[in-house]
Amino acid sequence: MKILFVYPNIVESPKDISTGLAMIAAVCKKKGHEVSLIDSSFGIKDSEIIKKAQKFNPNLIAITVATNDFEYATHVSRILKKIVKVPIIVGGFHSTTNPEEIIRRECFDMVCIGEGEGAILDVANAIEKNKSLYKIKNLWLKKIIKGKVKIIKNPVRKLVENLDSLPFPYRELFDYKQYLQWNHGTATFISTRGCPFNCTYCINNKLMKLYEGKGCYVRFRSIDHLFKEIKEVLSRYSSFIKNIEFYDDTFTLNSKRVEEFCRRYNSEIGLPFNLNARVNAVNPEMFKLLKKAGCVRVSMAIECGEESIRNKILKRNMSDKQIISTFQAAKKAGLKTCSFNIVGLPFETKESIKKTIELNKKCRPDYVGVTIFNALPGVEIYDLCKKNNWVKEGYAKSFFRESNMNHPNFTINELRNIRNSLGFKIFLGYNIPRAFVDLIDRNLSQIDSYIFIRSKIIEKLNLLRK
Ligand code: B12
Repeated sequence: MKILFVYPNIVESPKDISTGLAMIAAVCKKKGHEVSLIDSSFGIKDSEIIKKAQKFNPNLIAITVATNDFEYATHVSRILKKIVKVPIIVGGFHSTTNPEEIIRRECFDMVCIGEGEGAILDVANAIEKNKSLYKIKNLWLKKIIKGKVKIIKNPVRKLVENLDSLPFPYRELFDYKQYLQWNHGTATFISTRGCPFNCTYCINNKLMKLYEGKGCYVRFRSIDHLFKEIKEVLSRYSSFIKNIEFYDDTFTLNSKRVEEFCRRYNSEIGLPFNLNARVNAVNPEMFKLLKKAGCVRVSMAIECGEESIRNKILKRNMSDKQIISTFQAAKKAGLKTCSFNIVGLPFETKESIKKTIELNKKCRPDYVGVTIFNALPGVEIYDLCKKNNWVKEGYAKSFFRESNMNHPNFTINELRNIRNSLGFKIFLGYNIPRAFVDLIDRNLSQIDSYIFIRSKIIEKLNLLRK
């Protein structure tokens, strides 16, 4: 059958494919279904959406939704509902954390909670064979009983146990070259599913509870499987790929696996790479191995300089001392570092922000990432924010500019200014030119067209450097 996927992405930066959609498209394709995509990442007019849907004439529409894209996803779904009379299934982050809100909207017929590979195949199979959809695991769907709409809520199935049994993400669903160009030649890969930590603001915390008793939550792909995927992508897009980034939440969870990865990476792949680690799930030995293997940058979240907020509210369980020594160890191994920070957290004051700046200065990161805190429904910290009446109606479109919080100590303008000057204040401590570049860049980043122009400038500079 024909499945039309939709990626209603409205975030101007960072932009990347949805690996989730690419995964479920891959299993559908493997089963012989025909797949196509409507992708809004680089802008799309409603008229183009209509034209594409009419031309493809699908039997099923499958949309992925992140919380910030929810309103636009609804808009697209309403358009599609009018022109092609086929079922619409929604999956992804917002579906998993907030299915109630999605299923209430008239334009969505089914919501997939959690992993979607099994569910999408069951749905396609049932539609094709004209069978009932009502017992499909992971699905919430509407059923009309005696003239009233009833929501059927099916349990989740077991987690995919062996990630190597899954096909590689179907990148060709997207205009992948355009993504590679936008990201200056960085191809991204994911080698694990799940993260064992309990950070209260992260989706993993929600997923771990959802999947209790449904199999081992943290799963690793074998290095063989991962390298096979990388080689396949390199063979297709070799002239577009300059480096690799691993999007795993915490790449360094399993030291034996990191060792095997590092031992083989240089000879089998050989491109510079970046990854995410975690201060209390990495060690100096690993940093040395990673450096030797060609790792350029390790990103680690600091989030907040106020220990009590970091450890009691966010449940990060890491001391200032641990954070500083881990950043120093990465530097000592010759790696560049990036710190992730959040501003506008519950109970934060101007003093806490100063502490975040001071802690970062001691870590001396080469890159500083800063987002404004948003209380995402469905994760643990949301309940605290709701209880305190801090949560506003609606969702922010970008976590760089907006928040769904009414913070008692900051206005949104203050938070925007804090976000835009945090890097400047940190770099001022040890890299003055970088501080000014950061200040200009972050302020200009508030303008959408600048992000596009910046991307083009970097592309030209990279060409000149070659
Ligand atoms: C890689 C990544 C990105 C990438 C790509 C995002 C993307 N759309 O895939 C980039 C860098 C672009 C990015 C950007 C942002 N990110 Co981000 N990112 C991640 C990360 C680390 C991994 C996601 C991933 O690829 N997982 C692997 C795939 C296989 O899993 P999956 O996408 O969940 O897909 C499975 C199921 O959800 C389901 N499924 C998915 N779609 C569909 C559709 C249908 C029809 C069906 C049936 C099933 C289905 O099946 C898939 C296979 O099992 C997650 C953290 C995490 N652990 O999930 C955060 C995460 C997704 N990011 C998050 C956020 C907040 C953002 C930003 C808003 C930040 C910002 N800049 O302001 C933006 C915008 C997000 C957007 N519009 O998608 C939040 C989202 C929370 C939420 N409730 O929406 C997460 C969950 C982190 C967190 N706080 O917990 N991110």
